[in-house]
Amino acid sequence: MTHQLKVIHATCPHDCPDTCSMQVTVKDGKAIGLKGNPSHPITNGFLCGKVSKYIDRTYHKTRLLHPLVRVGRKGEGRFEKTTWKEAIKTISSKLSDLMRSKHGPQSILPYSYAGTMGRLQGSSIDRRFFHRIGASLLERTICATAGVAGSQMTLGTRAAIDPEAVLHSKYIINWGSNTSVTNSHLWTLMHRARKTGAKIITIDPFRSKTAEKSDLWIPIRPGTDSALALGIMHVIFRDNLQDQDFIDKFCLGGDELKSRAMEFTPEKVASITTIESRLIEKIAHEYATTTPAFIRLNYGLQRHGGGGMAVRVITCLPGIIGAWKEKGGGAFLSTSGMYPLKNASSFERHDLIPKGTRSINMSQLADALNADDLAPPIKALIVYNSNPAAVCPDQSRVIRGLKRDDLFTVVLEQFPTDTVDYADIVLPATTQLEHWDVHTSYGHLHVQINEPAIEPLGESLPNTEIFRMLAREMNLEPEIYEATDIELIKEVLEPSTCGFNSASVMSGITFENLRKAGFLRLDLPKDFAPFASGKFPTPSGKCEFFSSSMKNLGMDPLPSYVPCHEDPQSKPELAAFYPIQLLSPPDPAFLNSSFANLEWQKQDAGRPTLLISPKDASSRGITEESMVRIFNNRGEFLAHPIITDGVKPGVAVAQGLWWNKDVSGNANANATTSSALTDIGGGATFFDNLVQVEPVLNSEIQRGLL
Ligand SMILES: Nc1nc2c(c(=O)[nH]1)N[C@H]1C(S)=C(S)[C@@H](COP(=O)(O)OP(=O)(O)OC[C@H]3O[C@@H](n4cnc5c(=O)[nH]c(N)nc54)[C@H](O)[C@@H]3O)O[C@H]1N2
Ligand SMILES: Nc1nc2c(c(=O)[nH]1)N[C@H]1C(S)=C(S)[C@@H](COP(=O)(O)OP(=O)(O)OC[C@H]3O[C@@H](n4cnc5c(=O)[nH]c(N)nc54)[C@H](O)[C@@H]3O)O[C@H]1N2
Ligand code: SF4
Ligand SMILES: [Mo]
Repeated sequence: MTHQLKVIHATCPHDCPDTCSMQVTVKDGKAIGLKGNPSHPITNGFLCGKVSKYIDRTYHKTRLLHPLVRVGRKGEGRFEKTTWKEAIKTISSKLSDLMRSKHGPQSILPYSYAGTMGRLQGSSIDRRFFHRIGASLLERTICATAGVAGSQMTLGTRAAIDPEAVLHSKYIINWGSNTSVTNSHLWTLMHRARKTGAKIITIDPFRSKTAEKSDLWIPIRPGTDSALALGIMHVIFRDNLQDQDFIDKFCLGGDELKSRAMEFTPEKVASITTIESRLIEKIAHEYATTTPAFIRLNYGLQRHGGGGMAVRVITCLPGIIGAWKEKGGGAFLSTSGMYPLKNASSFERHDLIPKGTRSINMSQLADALNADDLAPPIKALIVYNSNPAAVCPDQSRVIRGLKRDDLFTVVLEQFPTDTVDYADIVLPATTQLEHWDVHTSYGHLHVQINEPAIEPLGESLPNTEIFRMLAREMNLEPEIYEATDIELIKEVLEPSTCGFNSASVMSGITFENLRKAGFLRLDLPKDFAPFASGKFPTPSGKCEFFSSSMKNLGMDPLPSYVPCHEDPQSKPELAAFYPIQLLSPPDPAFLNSSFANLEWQKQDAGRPTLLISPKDASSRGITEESMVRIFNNRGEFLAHPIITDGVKPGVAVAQGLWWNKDVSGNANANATTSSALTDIGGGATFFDNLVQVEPVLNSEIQRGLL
């Protein structure tokens, strides 16, 4: 018997800047091999540990393979099989009833994020469907909007250079970026640059894997990065190390910025950031005199009340020293603004949104589900590509909301997540091996295809198909849903002028060519340096140290320091109860809450831990034998302490995101995080979180309370 063997091009769908290009080997309809595409310059033949076992994830015994209807109480996770026909009919009639009711269509809320980054399964028919029925809009703020807004104010777009150019860099700063974990392929390039003489420093309150592997770790106090950046500027201007020519030609507000920076003496900055002033002097000198200098700033940095401002201030630095001119100089937050794809407003049919439709900020789901005064209240929640019960701030209130008997919840999922447990109806979704998609990247400059390798398992279906079925059942116009997945890919690839670059950089990037090659690079020069000769897409066309847009928002038009909402220095009364600044960045073995259900990844992660300084541990009687309770007025979770000098006194780190139902106490770090928003961009403030920590009594464990 001859076996059918084929290799197809795929793309890692996860929310990760590397957007790896993958090759899947399929034998007789079964995926049997998966590897990183060796010819892709960033993927370079390797996938991270999580995704190299993606085939096992797809065929995992806990995959959701049938539509389910709830039989237990909300939260119990007890379901019974139903048919697609029944499930779609029930959802459609429930939504139609709500649309006709006094609450109207805005009582329906879609809730999705980047469980898949694919354009089709992430934001295509789903958006058309919700826009057409007039559902509330969702502001997708849970990750990046503060940083994007901050960078936009200074540069007019997201800070970016061709990440491949980092090979030329000689001074590399990982600023609030755990690059070796969260952007591992860029780390490989940094490492290569180091072999040719680059120095790597990492600014992070926590000695992350990246900090550990860097030449220098700068343990900054959380939420004080803009003060540090202003201190660096102070030294640069004071010692006349700035690139005055670049400032004069391409920047706006150089003199005003200089006067502002003069207020931030190294001594003052040292007292805010807890970084010694001699270290501030040293970084400033090295940064200004080693070329090319490159800053990888990432999203961890901006999950604070002043997070938008922090990114705005840091993105001023390359302009001050003229780093944008050099190959491998500048700063990099995200390349996602580089793609002139068909613009979202026509692809997602923003024209269908009824005038005056409200927006709900996804980071405030806790508030939206519990508010007495929200008119109309949220009566139906359709969740896909996200696991809000685990990832959303202020978890206890999110869960209280999800438990509401008058809330109709539908969850499209691959696995029985914490959120699934609260669903009225669960719809089984395909994984990346089973559906079509097309991807851009936020960590390089390629467009990539994802071809289905295998048939959908069980009765699972792609998100696109599920929303098609709903649209059809609800008798919406065929134009909403009739495009096939392949037609959608072709449509999204139609070049437009909405991106930072002109449509011509998309030349040759077609469905057919992508199918052949797997990935294609935007037609941009090697080591693309977008701001080498100014051309910032700001209102003034310059790098805006002075920003009228900030002023119009009622904010300081100049770079400044905006403290955390929960800052021990500015909120001593709160810190008297909750003295520890808690960070809860991802565990390397998980991707947000994805992969946290897989036994081999859980083994990698170990168990929920809390990194705490020797001083904070001993003053609380905490030993590594005890368990600790981490709490504030929002909630609590439990962890096993690790006593380490990898965090300073006053700071603790709980790496996540565990599934609540898998851990003692049934809650992860988001039981303590707050739904307050960032200064600009309406972003989540996960790392702006004051807590107290105490040992858990053995008697409590023995009594089975935990
Ligand atoms: N393995 C893995 N990779 C991932 C993810 C994952 O969950 N797992 N998530 C993906 C997603 S969705 C995203 S958004 C990116 C995020 O990528 P990163 O931004 O690199 O992610 P984080 O680890 O959240 O934050 C980076 C570092 O910022 C530090 N930090 C926290 N507060 C501050 C601060 O005030 N100042 C400074 N200087 N540093 C601070 C944290 O301690 C952390 O080590 O990673 C993506 N890649
Ligand atoms: N405390 C704390 N909280 C955080 C963070 C943190 O650092 N600390 N990080 C925040 C960040 S940066 C982010 S981006 C968010 C991420 O939060 P989410 O976007 O919720 O990400 P995941 O936890 O990965 O959950 C994605 C879910 O989508 C599902 N999924 C994947 N592909 C598909 C598909 O094709 N169809 C359907 N229907 N489902 C699919 C996966 O199975 C998974 O359960 O979490 C945030 N929460
Ligand atoms: S999660 Fe990131 S590093 Fe891992 S395979 Fe996907 S894109 Fe690559
Ligand atoms: Mo994210």
